[in-house]
Amino acid sequence: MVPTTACPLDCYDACRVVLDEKGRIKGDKTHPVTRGYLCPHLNHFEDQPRLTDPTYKGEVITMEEAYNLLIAQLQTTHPAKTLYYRGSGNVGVMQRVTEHFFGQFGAMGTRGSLCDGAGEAGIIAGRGVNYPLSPEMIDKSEVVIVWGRNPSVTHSHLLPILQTKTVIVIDPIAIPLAQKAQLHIQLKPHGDLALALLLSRFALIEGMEDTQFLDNYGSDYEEFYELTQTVRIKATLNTIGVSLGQIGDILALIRNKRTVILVGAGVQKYRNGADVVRAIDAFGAILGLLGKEGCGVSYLGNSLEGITLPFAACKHKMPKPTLDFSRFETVFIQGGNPLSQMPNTSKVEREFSQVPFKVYFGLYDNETSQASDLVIPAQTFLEKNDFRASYSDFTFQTMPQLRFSPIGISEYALAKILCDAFGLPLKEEVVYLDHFRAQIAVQEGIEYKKESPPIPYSDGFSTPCGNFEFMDEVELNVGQEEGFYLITPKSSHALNSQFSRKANAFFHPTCGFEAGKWVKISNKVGEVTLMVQYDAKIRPDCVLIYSGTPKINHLTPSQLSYEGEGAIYQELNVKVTPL
Ligand SMILES: Nc1nc2c(c(=O)[nH]1)N[C@H]1C(S)=C(S)[C@@H](COP(=O)(O)OP(=O)(O)OC[C@H]3O[C@@H](n4cnc5c(=O)[nH]c(N)nc54)[C@H](O)[C@@H]3O)O[C@H]1N2
Ligand SMILES: Nc1nc2c(c(=O)[nH]1)N[C@H]1C(S)=C(S)[C@@H](COP(=O)(O)OP(=O)(O)OC[C@H]3O[C@@H](n4cnc5c(=O)[nH]c(N)nc54)[C@H](O)[C@@H]3O)O[C@H]1N2
Ligand code: SF4
Ligand SMILES: [Mo]
Repeated sequence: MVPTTACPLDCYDACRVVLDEKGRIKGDKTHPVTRGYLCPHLNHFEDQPRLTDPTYKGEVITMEEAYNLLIAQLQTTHPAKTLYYRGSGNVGVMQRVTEHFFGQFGAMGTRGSLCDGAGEAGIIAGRGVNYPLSPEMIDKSEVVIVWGRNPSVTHSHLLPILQTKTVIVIDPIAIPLAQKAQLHIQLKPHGDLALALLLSRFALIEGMEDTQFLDNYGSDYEEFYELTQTVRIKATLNTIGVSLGQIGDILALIRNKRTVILVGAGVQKYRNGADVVRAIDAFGAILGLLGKEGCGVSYLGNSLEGITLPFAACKHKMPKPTLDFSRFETVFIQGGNPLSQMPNTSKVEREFSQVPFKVYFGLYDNETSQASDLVIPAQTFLEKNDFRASYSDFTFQTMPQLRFSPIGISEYALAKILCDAFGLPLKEEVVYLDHFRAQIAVQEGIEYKKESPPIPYSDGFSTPCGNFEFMDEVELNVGQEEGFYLITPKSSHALNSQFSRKANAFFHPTCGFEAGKWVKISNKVGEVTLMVQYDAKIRPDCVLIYSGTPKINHLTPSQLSYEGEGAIYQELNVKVTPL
């Protein structure tokens, strides 16, 4: 049998992977959704220069010396002055085994999110639990609204399914799907909350509501309707760059159709990100999309939903996006690159540099490894045992060790060394692997979570009252701001700060800056110098700078979303000056 595993990267697709007879990474052709196709990240995974040797203050040391230095440091640091920070470079569940050590040790952990936290808070407020819609369910729809998500870059295995659907795109950028879509609403960034409220209002005016669903599960929708009536129609539409005709077009395309709304991370990189996603969800609820076959609203789901974890967790946690590293004496960073990916890089750099002992445990050399004292190379997903779930379906795939490598250490092996040194309990690895394996049910050759709902929400909601809870107040700030709107989405060449990263800023050709020239981009948080590139698919009032672009987060504020403790990368506009 060909050995199979799954891609470990933080991506909607969760592709199944095989090693061919020469040991090369290939897609698994027998998988019904990922169908043997892998994206360039994994096709070129093994070309990436990886960290091979541990270092201490820039000098190569042995792995033994690295463990001893870490143990000695932890023995002299008060646990409360120790920070455990895990990024999402590898989304396998065994990544969490190191928290089993740090949690028992008494270290501070993190909560909240650099990623989807604001939007998830909006979903939880309405539904109680955050399930995605599987590709199979999306395939049963007739119309798909792609709202602040770019599947051509971030979820490419969905594209064949979308080919047969009526597609509506709501995005300030004419993303590849927008060019093929029946309708593209190229609204102003930040306009989604107003748009969702107006869509609900007009859906109710036109009698498109699902009265049976609302009677069963949405008793307070009338208050929500009143809320939508507080939005001034003409002025708001003008401000967000949408016409009344376009609202009518959206409603005409979805009337009496099985409709799916795919909501991405793009709509929620704002302080009110939870409200934005909750309002989009409420629009879906008015139409009765939740709990029906071939219908629904799907945000990035909680991949751990339905999985029990066997590990201890840190008892005390601080919000991740606004962490002040300088409060700690020892900081342990695993699988992340906060010096590039956290908001407000100059603050992060300053505070990080004040930490006496910084440990980086990862695969690649990057901003954070370079600023750390002790660097410990990790093993790749092919070299250790793991399992991965997905935030866009209900798979839970086995990732067995397929290779042995003399380089680096696995998360389990490092946790074992640390637990043994401090006399803390850790079971044999096989016990944890069996724990996860017991939560898998195989159907037609695919590994799924045992606890996955056939049709999410068909039995109602997990809110305290069991109903879908509509929002009853909202703060609409759709005023025009000075400068360019900053759009900072995902690049097809990078996985956040992993793989290829270029110092470019993309503008509409009418921007007035010369392509190929450097510009200073600044706001009250900081500044960055990037090279202008043209792209006619971008709104003239926006600048697009991909996630992972070196220094991009010098422009993003160290603040939390109002709900969900999420990062808010797109809250502030920027000024551009030619150099
Ligand atoms: N190739 C690749 N794939 C990835 C990643 C990667 O770095 N590279 N990262 C992974 C991770 S960590 C995540 S969280 C997912 C996220 O993947 P997605 O959910 O697709 O999120 P983004 O790419 O951040 O943004 C999606 C879209 O939102 C649009 N957008 C920006 N602002 C607004 C707005 O105000 N309103 C509306 N309506 N749209 C807006 C952007 O133009 C963009 O097209 O992707 C994962 N997949
Ligand atoms: N401006 C802007 N900033 C953003 C975003 C944005 O859209 N725009 N997106 C945000 C989002 S959605 C996310 S999820 C975060 C992601 O931010 P991070 O979680 O910091 O992720 P990466 O930058 O991809 O860094 C991952 C690191 O993990 C390490 N790694 C990979 N595999 C393994 C492994 O198996 N073991 C160990 N120990 N290490 C490993 C690699 O060395 C790699 O450098 O960035 C956020 N920051
Ligand atoms: S990054 Fe995503 S698309 Fe690429 S191989 Fe991994 S799961 Fe598949
Ligand atoms: Mo993310």
